[in-house]
Amino acid sequence: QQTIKKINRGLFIALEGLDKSGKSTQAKLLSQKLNARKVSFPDRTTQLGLIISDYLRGNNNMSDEVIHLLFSANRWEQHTSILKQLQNGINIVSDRYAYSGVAFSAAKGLPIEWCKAPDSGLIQPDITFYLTGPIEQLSQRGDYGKEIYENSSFQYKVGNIFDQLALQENFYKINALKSIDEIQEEILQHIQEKLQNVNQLQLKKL
Ligand code: T5A
Ligand code: NA
Repeated sequence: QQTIKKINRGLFIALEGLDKSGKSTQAKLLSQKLNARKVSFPDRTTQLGLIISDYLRGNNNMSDEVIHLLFSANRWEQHTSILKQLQNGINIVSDRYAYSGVAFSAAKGLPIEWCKAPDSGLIQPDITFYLTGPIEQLSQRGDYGKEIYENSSFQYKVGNIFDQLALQENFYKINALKSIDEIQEEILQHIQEKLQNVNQLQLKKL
């Protein structure tokens, strides 16, 4: 287990990126190293999460606006719990978060500002890692193609929006084609550097 520098509360780290870029793999390792709670979005364990999961498997059709709002509501379901844990000094690692919501819905043509609105007020991650790489290679990874967003032309559009958000929101970009260990090392290194000159971190909202 890694010792990270103590701040006045828990650290909130988000992993974002293209499908099959390795977010879940890294989130699991990182939460063990930082003794952090792991949360995942969509959280498929709630009633809303089950509806979202059905949608992703192509089993129920709804408008782009409606599914967007459900993804956001599914984050709001965890908001109080995340906030309390951070205030109690517990680190949180989130496997996807609000930026996935924006990237996937904006890639369908919904306006970016409209997409951001329902997540406004959620706790903002302290550090967001963005895992990305060539879609031709990521699409070779296990299980790719099972869910409705896993097709190359759509992933390409999602990548373009993520690239835009990465610049605006100062994401730390990671080459998803590196090995699992190399990526984990890079993530830990960046967290250490980021905390080096910080003693207090304010909780910010999206
Ligand atoms: N979505 C999500 C929205 O539209 N709006 C929203 O608000 C949110 C939150 C499901 C979909 O929902 C969309 C985005 C998605 O299309 P999900 O549940 O996160 O989101 O999807 P999953 O299928 O669970 O996750 P991904 O497909 O994105 O995969 P991961 O987590 O990026 O990748 P992971 O770690 O599972 O690894 C995939 C495979 O690659 C291998 C792994 O062993 C695994 O086989 N792998 C590597 N291989 C080589 N090198 C590496 N460095 C590797 N790392 C992992
Ligand atoms: Na995942």
